[in-house]
Amino acid sequence: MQEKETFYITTPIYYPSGKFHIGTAYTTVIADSLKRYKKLQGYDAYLLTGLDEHGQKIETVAKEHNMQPQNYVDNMAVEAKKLWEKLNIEYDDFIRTTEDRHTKIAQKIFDYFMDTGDIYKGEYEGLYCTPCETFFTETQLVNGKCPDCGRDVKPMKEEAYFFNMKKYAQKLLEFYDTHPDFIKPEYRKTEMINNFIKPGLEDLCVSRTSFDWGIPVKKDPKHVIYVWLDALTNYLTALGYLSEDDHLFQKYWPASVQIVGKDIARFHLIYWPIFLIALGLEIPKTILVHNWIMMKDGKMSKSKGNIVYPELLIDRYGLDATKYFLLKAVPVSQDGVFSPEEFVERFNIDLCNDLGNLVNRTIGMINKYYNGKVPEYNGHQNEQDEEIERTIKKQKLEFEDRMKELQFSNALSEIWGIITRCNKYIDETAPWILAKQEEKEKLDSVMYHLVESLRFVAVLLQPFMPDTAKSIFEQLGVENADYKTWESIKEFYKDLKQITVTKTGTPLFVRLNKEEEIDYIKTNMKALPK
Ligand code: ME8
Repeated sequence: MQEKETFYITTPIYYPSGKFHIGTAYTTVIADSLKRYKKLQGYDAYLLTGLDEHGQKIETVAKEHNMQPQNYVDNMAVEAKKLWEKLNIEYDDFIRTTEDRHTKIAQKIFDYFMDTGDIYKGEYEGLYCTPCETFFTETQLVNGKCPDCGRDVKPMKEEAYFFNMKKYAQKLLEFYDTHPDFIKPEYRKTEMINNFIKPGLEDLCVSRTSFDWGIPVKKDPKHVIYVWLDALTNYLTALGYLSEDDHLFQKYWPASVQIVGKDIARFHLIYWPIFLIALGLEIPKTILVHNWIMMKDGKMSKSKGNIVYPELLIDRYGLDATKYFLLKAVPVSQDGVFSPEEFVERFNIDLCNDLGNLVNRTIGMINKYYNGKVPEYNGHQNEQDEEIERTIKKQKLEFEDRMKELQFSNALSEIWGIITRCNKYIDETAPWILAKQEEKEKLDSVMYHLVESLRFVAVLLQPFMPDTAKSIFEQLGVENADYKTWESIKEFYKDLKQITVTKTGTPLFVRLNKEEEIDYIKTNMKALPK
């Protein structure tokens, strides 16, 4: 049997500094959808996620909880895994940077850089942002505050190791030039070049002595490895790079798509490829930088009391509705906004009116006119029959293009394009009139085309809303796994004889009372974490 092509996807490893809200969950939700999509297309897709457990920030949070950092992160790892389970994230590995398999190799990598001279000893004096674990120069500050998080910075001075970034700046630019797919969306590349590389890339301080919670530098243990160098190497150590068993590394490296939020673009688009060049390794094919989910009044924050946790939405509205909103709300290259009004509206319009109604109407009519048996294909009997086939095939190709660009929100819009077209097809062909006038051939054709179009929709929905897709297949009576594959939507299947739809359809989504639900979300999003 021919080996499947591999596709390695990573999320950032999260700081376990608090409960994850819908914004943080977003990165992992899109990563999961991408994995399921590539699997559907026949790839051997592998998804890595995990936790970034070292650094001063974690040390401080653990202290606030009166806990040892290790105990604190152990608890948080359990919580993180629970959330990913609740979100049905199909990850293949969950790496924690306090694990031996990671710390040993991170040390080896640091040693290697010391041996090659890429890391050298110096003294650091600068302005430090503790939450971001980053030094800044005066000119990098925005209004005197951290350019990444907007918080206060404080002057600090310490003996430290540095990574010679300057040496690699030109090589990085050449890499950008020759690999147009490396950065998505493209405007992030211009941002990196203009804001960081052209003004002159500074060497990066890669060790700390002011606190202990980190991986000690093997050859100089009073230093701990800077949390970003430690963290970035997780993408390699999780695959067993430089370890006895490195078969996963041999199989999956270089990564196909690494997904990161806009706040950590610089680390992944500049430092990360430079580390890889210095290690003599291949650079990932694509790094996708997504924008953020914002609230109407700006960022989600405890002090504003405007945090929305995924559990709130999943428990009340279901997993697929929650995922649909997240995937749809952020068009990747722009920030998206969460508002209770918008959530309820999308639920009622996109999920109930558009998708839910299409399924109900189709199932209802097949039962009413055909006692559940789907009629056979009999060519194009109505003027709209050929058009709907053509439109759906075209939208499917457009969907594929959007997914190639990793534009999840736009890809969903293409699926909804099919749904809208199908609802319009019902209105235009008016099957109830065809039934009354006993235009059997025409009615056969409409119902066949509807069921087949809905099967296309369900196949395409699988990576994003697996439970909904499953329910549509069940209601349509599609049991054969061959009718759920990517291959199966190359063409309209002519033979749907084996399909008998269910007698009574189950509504996929039940319409929400707008005022009540807006109120419910508003009340609950004020709650602070337990
Ligand atoms: O950055 N909307 O971890 P993290 C969308 N440990 N995405 C958001 C968001 C929002 N409102 N808020 C946060 C770290 N994110 C590092 C990564 S990787 C080697 C180390 C995203 O827990 C954020 O952009 O602070 C990032 O992609 C992810 O949540 C985890 O952030």
